Amino acid sequence: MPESAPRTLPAADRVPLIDISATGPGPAPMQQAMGLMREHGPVLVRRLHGRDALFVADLDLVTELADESRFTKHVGPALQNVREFTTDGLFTAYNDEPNWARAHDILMPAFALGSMRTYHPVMYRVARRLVDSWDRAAHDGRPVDVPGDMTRMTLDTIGLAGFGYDFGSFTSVEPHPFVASMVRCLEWSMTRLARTPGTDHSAADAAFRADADYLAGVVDEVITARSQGDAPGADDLLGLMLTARHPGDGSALDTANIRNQVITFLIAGHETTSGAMSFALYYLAKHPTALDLVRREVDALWGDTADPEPGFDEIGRLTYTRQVLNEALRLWPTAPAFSREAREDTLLGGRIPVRAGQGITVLTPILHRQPVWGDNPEHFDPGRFTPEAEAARSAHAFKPFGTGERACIGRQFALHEATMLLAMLVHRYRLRDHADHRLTVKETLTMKPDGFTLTLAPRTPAD
Ligand code: MNH
Repeated sequence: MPESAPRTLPAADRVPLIDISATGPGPAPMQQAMGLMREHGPVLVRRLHGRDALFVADLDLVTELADESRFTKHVGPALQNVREFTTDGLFTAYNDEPNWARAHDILMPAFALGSMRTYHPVMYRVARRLVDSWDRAAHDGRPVDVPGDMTRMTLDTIGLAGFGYDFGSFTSVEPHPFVASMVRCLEWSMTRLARTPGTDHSAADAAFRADADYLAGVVDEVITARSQGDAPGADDLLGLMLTARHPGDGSALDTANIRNQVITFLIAGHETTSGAMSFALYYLAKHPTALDLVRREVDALWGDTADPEPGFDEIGRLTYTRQVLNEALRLWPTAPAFSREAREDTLLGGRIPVRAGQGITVLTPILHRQPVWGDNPEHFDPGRFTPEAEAARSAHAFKPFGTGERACIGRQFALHEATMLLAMLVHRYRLRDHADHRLTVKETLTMKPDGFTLTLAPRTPAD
């Protein structure tokens, strides 16, 4: 439930308190928090306009927070803002809201690894759209907008695989109006966190309301059309939500909740995955050795075939490509934070007093740079994700998909889509870092490389 407790936290021994009210959180609040942790260590309290937030990235403390008997998901201020337009969708539902467990139980099978077989053909079809567009760019010698095109692809994929809706993102330069509204809603959710008390934001709030109503209206039309059509139970998430019954009590999802899930999947399902692919391509463009290993892996599968159509099972064999994605998600987990709350008043790490219900934010990019990652954590090395290396390391050291029962439901979906695309791109093109890109990361609740472009050349048999 929303916090009703006092806004300042009791002082904890040896936990630095940093007041950022003078500057505010700025356009990149997560990177600001990363900077604070680099300076003050992996546990601190950040104070903004008299509101305190406990940030944690220390491995032992995160391990403790993953204990579901003591801690659970916290819907903090950022998610409460998103909740203004996704309500009780899976991502923003409160733990004890009946619709969370109902939707979770009904939808889990649709996100299991085996279900990716169903989405595979659509994922391939959309990946081809991207390749066709990149072929034209390669032919004309034009650079491609990597994060922009990755977002086009992930949006079309979740639209089609989820709801049979085609955003057609590769056929227009401007984003689909639905996407423009969705992006503005997310921006509102982020900037609302930085507001100075006592200032008037009614115009921004009214614009947000209009966008949120528009999103709901579009989705309601899609749902109505489907439920009145011939095949409401078609092979996608919407079909499942309209027809499936809860395995235990036989209940169904109500229409408002289905709408909230559709909006949730569109949000959760596209920015994060597109960012992950963009960072992976950035690192591949900068690391010839890793790129070469991906090439060997894809060439072993597809050799000189000009237009291979990856089979479902082949994606599971792209183990090094998958390691590249993991390593990109280690350095830049594209959903950079998640929050936990204590079930009862407790002492975190035996020393930090935490009240029941109080939010604790795990800052994943710093967790992913803790000493458990060795003495050069900034270095990109997919070798960190061999099965042996993973077995030797705590599972809590790597949390790009959150933790516990509220962890990401779309993980297999994202990894299948991203692994297939990366493999297809590396098989097909030489990636040229023509602008000698210097990484800057843009935040819109998620993280993406800003302004990252590549030029492409077809691969010849010799390379
Ligand atoms: Mn996803 C929850 C990261 C792709 C749908 N996702 C989460 C959480 C993280 C996360 C972190 C936990 C948030 C929290 O604890 O508050 N998700 C990612 C990343 C990618 C991703 C880094 C891609 C890479 N997510 C996807 C895709 C979908 C999706 C793709 C859907 C198709 N994620 C969700 C949903 C939840 C979630 C739904 C909420 C699950 C729940 O609480 O039951």
